[in-house]
Amino acid sequence: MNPFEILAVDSKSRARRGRLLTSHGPVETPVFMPVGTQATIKALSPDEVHALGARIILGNTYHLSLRPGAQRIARLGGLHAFMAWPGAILTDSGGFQVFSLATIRTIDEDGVTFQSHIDGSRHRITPESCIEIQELLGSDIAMCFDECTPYPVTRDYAKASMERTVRWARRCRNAHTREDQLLFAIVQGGVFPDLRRACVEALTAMDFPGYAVGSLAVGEPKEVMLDVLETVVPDLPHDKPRYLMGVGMPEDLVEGVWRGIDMFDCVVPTRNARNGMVFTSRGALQIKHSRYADDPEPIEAACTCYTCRTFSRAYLRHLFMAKELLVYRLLSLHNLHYFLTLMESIRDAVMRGSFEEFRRQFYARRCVEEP
Ligand code: PRF
Ligand code: ZN
Repeated sequence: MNPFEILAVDSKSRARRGRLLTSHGPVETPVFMPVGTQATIKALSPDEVHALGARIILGNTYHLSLRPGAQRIARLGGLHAFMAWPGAILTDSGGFQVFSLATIRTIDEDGVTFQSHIDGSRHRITPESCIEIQELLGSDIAMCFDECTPYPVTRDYAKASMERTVRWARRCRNAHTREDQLLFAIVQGGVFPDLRRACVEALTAMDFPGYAVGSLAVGEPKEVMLDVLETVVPDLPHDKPRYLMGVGMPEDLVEGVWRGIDMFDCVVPTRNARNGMVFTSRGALQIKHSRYADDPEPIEAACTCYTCRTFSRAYLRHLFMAKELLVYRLLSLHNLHYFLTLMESIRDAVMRGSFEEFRRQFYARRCVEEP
């Protein structure tokens, strides 16, 4: 049975409103998944994240297998119990982190050997071990082991890498045994339309319950990312969820949904909060700016989050300047609230058939042009 149900499709764009059934409850799509790399959404407790409306979060195979170890988490009841998260969890395969964080790494047909960014110890991940780790963690959605190519990349390298990612996807599928866990494939192929198409064809022939688009938001211009989505998405099965990995800024979420994406994850709301950047419907602002020193207004007057209901910009700026720990919590709370309510508004708009109008207003409020 297909765990993904489409509830409405937009007539002006490729946007869809759907519902993905997981072993830890339904997930309404389009959805943004807060990132909990180290089995925690940084600075927030699981009940706070749940109260913000999140029903699915992301965890990382790479980090958790190095520390505290997948076997240990399994002995402690799996990742949900370990971190006391009641909702769904998607684990990334490490196919991105091993290439961005590990120091020395060598790829061969069988897998990747690398040195831990924590203590320099040597490790090896293969498609089979990657699935074994994700089964030990017990996530609701596991990702195939892939290679995320950088930007720019040569066509030859992108082709060889994409073809290996396809072979690894088959090995992941063969190694996967948990029936309570969905395994998604990852489309690679860099910025080359024919490589992306060949990858989609090979992966869809293996019939996965969901498909991700990888190697985007790795430094390419925004138009390039949107062009790749316009190539890839129409070839993906209509009735399966589509996940744009590691994206993005609020406008990327709007444009991704417009082009048919159902799932997103990004560190931006939480990481930028810790750097003092807060999101509002009129754009982002830097709380440390001297213009907020005497500002009695909340970050955003219309925002219903605890931070905006309770504190002034002046107070938040003071905490930030003093490096007080509370500010990291308060700004993370606000930013995640912003991202999660943005997605809720997008879902409402797609359901009502008013997503085109929503998109126009989204840009009008920020005084920027639509792309
Ligand atoms: N592969 C995996 N995880 C990812 C990516 C990818 O290509 C990206 C690219 N933006 C983010 N996270 N496995
Ligand atoms: Zn707020």
